[in-house]
Amino acid sequence: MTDNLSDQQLEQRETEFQQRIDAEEKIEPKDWMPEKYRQNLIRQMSQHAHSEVIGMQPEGNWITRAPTLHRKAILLAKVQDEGGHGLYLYSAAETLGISREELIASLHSGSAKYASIFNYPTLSWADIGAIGWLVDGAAICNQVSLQRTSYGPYSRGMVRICKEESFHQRQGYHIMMTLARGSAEQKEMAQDALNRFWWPSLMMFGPHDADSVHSAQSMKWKIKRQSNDELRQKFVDQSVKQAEVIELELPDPDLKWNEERGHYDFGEIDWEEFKRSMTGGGPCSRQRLAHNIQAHDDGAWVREAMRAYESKKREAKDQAVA
Ligand code: BYC
Repeated sequence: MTDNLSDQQLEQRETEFQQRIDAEEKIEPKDWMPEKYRQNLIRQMSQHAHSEVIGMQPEGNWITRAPTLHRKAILLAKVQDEGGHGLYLYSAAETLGISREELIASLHSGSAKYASIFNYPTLSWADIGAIGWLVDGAAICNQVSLQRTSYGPYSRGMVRICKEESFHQRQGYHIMMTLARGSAEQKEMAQDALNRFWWPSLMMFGPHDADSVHSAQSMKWKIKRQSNDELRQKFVDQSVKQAEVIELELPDPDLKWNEERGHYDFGEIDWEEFKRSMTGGGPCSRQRLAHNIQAHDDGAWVREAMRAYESKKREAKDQAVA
């Protein structure tokens, strides 16, 4: 798109593009955009899509063992929703001129990331509660902010996804509330799940702002509307109150209300663990990717059948025209 532009023309286009962003205009697929804007969006949106799809696995693990038919029906619907979110996001990323095959290939080769939280195992039913409450809760903080992202298809996708995520968050919190108000063993199970999922949930917001590679440019282009640390703080503040209501304890001895800041102070994340989990060294990293590759391979016949059907339809149409 920028091939035939002189340096001066390119500079002019970039200035006009930034003016549109500053004026809160949405950028649409056929609009001119800097190549780096396009690439950065493909990176973030595809990683977001991969997270939704890989994120089906930890919860999918409990569908056959949900404690009641009612909980099973809810969990089935939730996991299916996550798959749907992945599909909206892949489609939105495709509007940037990249194919679904290329996006999936990047996930399978390990060159594209997905949220590190999904590399942790789900050891008990309470983990399903913790994921809904904390993981979907953290995702909502982030995605509510992304509803105002500058790229139209991403922004519209987020509006729809947020509606579904808020139901996911409530069902998870309800599981935790039920367990916390149950027997001593059930309460212990809920506390144990909270202990294991709290810190990985805080990692979902990414590195500190000062260490974030993409934030400065993404904020300037309004791809991101709030910084990693700002959103993490919002999540901590809301979670403290929610934990109090169900009488569970957030596993952080440094958690303390700071009157001056008007926010809770909290302890430092184990960034080594974050990096390990993000780069394939999490407890379930290999399993998650291997399962996704297997599912993709198992679905090859469906893709083949769809291609054959499309080509037959085209042939029939061509014959009708001739
Ligand atoms: N995990 O410069 P930074 C869900 C990477 S799923 C792994 O701050 P950015 C759900 C980052 O990609 C919803 N990697 O990056 C589904 C970058 O690496 P690359 C998930 C992470 O993009 C099922 C590097 O670290 N939500 O709701 O400015 C069941 C430097 O970071 C992580 C989204 O995906 C991480 N946690 O900011 C239940 C939200 N954090 O690309 C629930 C969309 C950072 O240079 N994404 N990295 O190789 C975003 O908002 C932003 O991409 C992030 C990171 C805030 C995550």
